[in-house]
Amino acid sequence: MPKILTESQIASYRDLGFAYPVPVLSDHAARALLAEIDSFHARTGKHVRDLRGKVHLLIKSLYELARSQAVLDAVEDLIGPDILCIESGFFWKPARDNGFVAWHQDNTYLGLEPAGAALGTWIALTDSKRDNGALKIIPGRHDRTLDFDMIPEENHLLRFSRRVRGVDPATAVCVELEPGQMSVHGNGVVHGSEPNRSDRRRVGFACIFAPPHVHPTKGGRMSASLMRGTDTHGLYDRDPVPECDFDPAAVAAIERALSGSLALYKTKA
Ligand SMILES: O=C(O)CCC(=O)C(=O)O
Repeated sequence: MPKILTESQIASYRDLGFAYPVPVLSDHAARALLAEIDSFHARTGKHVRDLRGKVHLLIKSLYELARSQAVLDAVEDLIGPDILCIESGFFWKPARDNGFVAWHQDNTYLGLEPAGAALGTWIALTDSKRDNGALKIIPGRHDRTLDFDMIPEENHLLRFSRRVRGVDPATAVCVELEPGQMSVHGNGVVHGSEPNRSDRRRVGFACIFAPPHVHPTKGGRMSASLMRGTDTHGLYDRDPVPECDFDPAAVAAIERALSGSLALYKTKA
């Protein structure tokens, strides 16, 4: 019996590689969290879009969101009760922003094995619609790495695009969400997004979750937060639980990750 997902969402994830919408925050709570992030920008002069890697370790409310019951119940319905969070970050598009994300598989950035066993969650803090650059997904499970080109592309939200070859955009599903709703996609599923052509911003908070048997293949140890259950395999160093925003132990863990396994996120900061 699933904890939060419907049977058809579970079938969609199994057969097509994604599921949505999953309500994880009320509209009010999503807007309040966004207001907190805005005040964080004003207070610190830092912008969360420049903090990819493990933002959930830096801002305590994001850690609480990533380990909230609704998020973890959905993840558990898909990958089981032992849950690690490996990375997180914002995909932030201001109004009329040219930022986009090329068609890619998350696993070409992460190098996890088996590729199809981990997943990404994407929580909308604003509405996310076709006109403001919603996530688009090519339906179909992809448990192997497809051919891609690694190229710097202007306005790409990540440092390099790892653009999958031969994608037919006409087959994409536009994952439209209201504030507080979440989508989930498999680590090998092809997805991307277009620029924001609207007068509204579009903000999503994304995390990568994996069961403990999924192992890193990119060399060196990775670290992860144990969010639920037991770390049955010990393949990851344990990230600290942040006590406060910018907890020094968490900052140190992120610096280690960015100088090793997550170096690709050392981007535009
Ligand atoms: O939000 C976007 O524009 C892209 C998101 C994405 O690539 C992801 O969550 O893996």
